[in-house]
Amino acid sequence: AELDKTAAVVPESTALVPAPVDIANKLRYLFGRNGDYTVADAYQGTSWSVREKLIDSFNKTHEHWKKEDPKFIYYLSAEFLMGRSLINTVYNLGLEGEYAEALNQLGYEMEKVADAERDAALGNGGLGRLAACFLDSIATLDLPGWGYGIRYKYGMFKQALKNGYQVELPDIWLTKGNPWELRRDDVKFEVGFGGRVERRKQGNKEVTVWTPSEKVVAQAYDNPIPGFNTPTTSNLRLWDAVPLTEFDLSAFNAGDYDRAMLERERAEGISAVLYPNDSTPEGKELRLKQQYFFVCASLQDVLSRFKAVHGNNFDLLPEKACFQLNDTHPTIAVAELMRLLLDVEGLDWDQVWTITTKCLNYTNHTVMPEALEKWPVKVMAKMLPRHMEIIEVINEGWTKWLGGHLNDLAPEERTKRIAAMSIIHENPWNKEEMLVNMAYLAVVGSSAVNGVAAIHSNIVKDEIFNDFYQIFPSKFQNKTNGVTPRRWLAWCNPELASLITGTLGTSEWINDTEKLAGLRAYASDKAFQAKWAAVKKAKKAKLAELIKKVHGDEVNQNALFDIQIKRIHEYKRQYLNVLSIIWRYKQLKKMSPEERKKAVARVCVIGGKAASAYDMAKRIIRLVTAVGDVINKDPETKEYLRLYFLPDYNVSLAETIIPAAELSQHISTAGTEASGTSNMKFQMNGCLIIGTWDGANIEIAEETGIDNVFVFGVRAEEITQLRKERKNFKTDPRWDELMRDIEGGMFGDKDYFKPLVDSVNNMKVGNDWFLLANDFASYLKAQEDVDACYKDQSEWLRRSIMYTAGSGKFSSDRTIREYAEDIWHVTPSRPTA
Ligand code: CJB
Repeated sequence: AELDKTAAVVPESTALVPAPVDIANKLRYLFGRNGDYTVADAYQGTSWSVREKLIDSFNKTHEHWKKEDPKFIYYLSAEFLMGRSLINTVYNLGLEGEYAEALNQLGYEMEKVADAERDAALGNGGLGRLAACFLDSIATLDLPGWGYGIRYKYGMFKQALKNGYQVELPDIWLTKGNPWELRRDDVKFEVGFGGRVERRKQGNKEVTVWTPSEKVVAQAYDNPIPGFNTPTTSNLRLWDAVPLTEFDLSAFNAGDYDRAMLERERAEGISAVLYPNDSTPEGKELRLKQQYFFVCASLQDVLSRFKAVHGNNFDLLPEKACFQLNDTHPTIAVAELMRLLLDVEGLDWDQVWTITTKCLNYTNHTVMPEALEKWPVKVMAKMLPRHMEIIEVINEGWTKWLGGHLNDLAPEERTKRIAAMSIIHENPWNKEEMLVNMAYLAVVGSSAVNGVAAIHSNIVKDEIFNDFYQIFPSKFQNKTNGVTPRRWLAWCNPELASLITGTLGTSEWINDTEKLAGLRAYASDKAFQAKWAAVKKAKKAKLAELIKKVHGDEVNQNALFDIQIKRIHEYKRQYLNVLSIIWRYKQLKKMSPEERKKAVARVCVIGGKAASAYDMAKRIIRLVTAVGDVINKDPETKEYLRLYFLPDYNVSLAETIIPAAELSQHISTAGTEASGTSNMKFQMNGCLIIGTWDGANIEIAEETGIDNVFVFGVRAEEITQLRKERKNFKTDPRWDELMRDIEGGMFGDKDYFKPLVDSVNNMKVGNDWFLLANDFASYLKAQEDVDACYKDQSEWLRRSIMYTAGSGKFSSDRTIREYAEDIWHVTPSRPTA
């Protein structure tokens, strides 16, 4: 019998149910709670209620896109560092009034309720957070686009301090359920590993058949991504690995419980943990498995949707889909797209190669040579035998083509150049081993290759991929990073946002940050400065509260709040920061109480995680806590100087710290930080920068006015030469004194700090690769300039306003528009509201 479909039509979501009732409903029917709610309950009820509005918007958007069939951009990334969702969703959907009011009626404050949410920390640092900002902009700009990644069961580890040392605890983030995701039980794909490859005759055609020895299922979870001020809600599809057969019953019946569980464990292991390495790959086989797992599922998913509409007309694929490879992590996509079109769809090599290279694009995020992933041929051949074959054929064609192209070179030079550009090459440290260079595969297999800030893109062209650049100059582009002004200004600093909106007479700057330039006219206006200062003061009070909560100390809220938060890495030079803090401390100690009163007081905060196996970074953390232990207790100086390490730095902590910061430090050795993105967040929040001429600092200084930024240190062009001259470098006497202090045990833990001292002391074992000693004197000078400027509060505030006013360029909306126009060729498609 025909079903009466109208009987099943759902009225427009919960729009008709008042929010407080809906929240109570959710608590009653999803959680069995009836009144007497905790804050955690309020969070659950609110988020499950908001989720329905989000899904309505998601469904509308996707119905619209299905009808329009526009070209899609798929952002393939092993990391998405989303942080919390409640505030972002409520504000992006324009529901803040309704839900703030609803929570008030129930006796809660939105801010406190939002605090009960755990961060989704499926990323390490800048690269993962950039992917999250990009999704926000893609949705806000109505671009048909999705993110694709892995639904790690355990995200970035939780960092705790034990006696001042970092300890890592698992991030068990899914235990209370996740209102921001939707499991798609109808979207699953098989992913295989290992096994053998055979040729078989099929009619008069020879076909290649890969029979994997291991198979798992990729299960889709959708995470709707609301745009702001638009009906568009896009999607982040994350894959969970599950066993092919839920449970091996025969083994279980035979009493072999262990074997029955084995398949489950093996499968679930693939999406179990995020590798906690930032900018340095671990080279573990499981990592390659993770990469192939999500790439394989994502490509199958896209192809299956394409086929449902366009059948086998694969030449049309590049007009309907393009993929951005977020660093080398998803580069196996080159071989996988080839395989799917060759072996599964039966197309010819040349046609497939054309389609593949048209669809793929690659972003490089770091110049650290050790970070360019290389997989041993042996590992790849065992885990992905068919892909290894395909890469070999790609490389044969590539090197042969190169041979012809480099015809003009002398034979010897030509052979050398081809070897240097080969996708498969010897391991320079172990001649026995051959490696697949994933970055070279990405460059050869993509239409466009880009760096993430102007200086970085030049290094990409002139150094790391120079051979390739000479051959394909037009392939190389720059796309300076950006951050979403929603999360990083409007939502995390509503006080500043409302001052800006009031002053500019419009809130349009939230989607058009160039309008922030209008603040320049007020930079020297004393009345406006006073309002600006009042906001900063309120935000500083919040951070002071947090410090009190974590460390139990009251801090001087009139002190300059000086912040360095980012992953701990030698190239980011937190160590240099600590040295200058020790120097400041020693100067304060020498002063008379009267002199001290004239000094600029500082509260210094350092935060960031060290990769669990990164020994030197962990020693740096301990140095911070050890120096803090001495300084923060010293009765003579503690009014004037504090140093706190804030543990477990993550997205939500950044949202509290950044609005409160007055000075932020971006002090990487010139030429080492590809871009940096927190520098942009600080800039938006009117925080002054002390920094090197590196990454996006340069463009930030250009936009803010270079005289408003405390720039110091050597330039990228000088680095190579300076490294050669390290042996003859004459260190500053103040530097020598500090080295003796640390070595002599001024902060205890002498032996533990010895490798740190050695690593930067030319006279000893190390060679100071990141040139801390070279930049030390100019850094101290820049710090003196900071103090002098802070004493003139009106000048300081003028600069602060100029930072926000100059931040227009660093909205990820600008970045995404550039990707869309220059690389993706996707255009907006907005559903009707
Ligand atoms: N980056 O966070 C990472 N992880 C990597 O493995 C490589 C690079 C960072 O990417 C950011 C986004 O492009 C950059 O701003 C940052 O400089 C870079 O270190």
